[in-house]
Amino acid sequence: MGSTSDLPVMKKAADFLNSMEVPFEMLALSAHRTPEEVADFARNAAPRGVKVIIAGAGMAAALPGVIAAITPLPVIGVPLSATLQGTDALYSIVQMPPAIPVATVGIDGAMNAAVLAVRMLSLSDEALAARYNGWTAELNGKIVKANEALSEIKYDFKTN
Ligand code: RP5
Repeated sequence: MGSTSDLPVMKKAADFLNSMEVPFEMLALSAHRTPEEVADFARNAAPRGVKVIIAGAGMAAALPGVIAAITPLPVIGVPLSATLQGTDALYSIVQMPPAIPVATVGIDGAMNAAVLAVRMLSLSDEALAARYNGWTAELNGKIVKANEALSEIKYDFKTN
């Protein structure tokens, strides 16, 4: 993340990765304030065995794009609503030039970034895929229960 002020949102990604038992690092790296550290991190990530990078930043959010410019790894960008309701960060992150993609989730979508990362990692990790499938089955179960509860609500003109 670009700053520890991003932590309240980015924590949602950490919580999900932790619940899926995925080892992860949390770092504050700023493309504008600590560009050398960002470059070192991006250069060394793949050789160190990192598989996917989630980069969250607000304002003129250069962090995900700069990392993607250096590493061959997939980078998932999380635009954060620090200013302008996050539209500044969204446009900064999503509008990458050809050949340097950042998979951008919605504004403050840290949870979805982690889910996407888990889907990627599940391609080569059967145990993780099983945990992930268990989680999605629970989600489906919630909707089934919701529909059972909604079916109990009666209206004269409600047909189900
Ligand atoms: C961005 O600037 C960070 O990602 C953060 O969202 C925003 C504000 O940072 P702080 O001034 O709170 O450190 O680079």
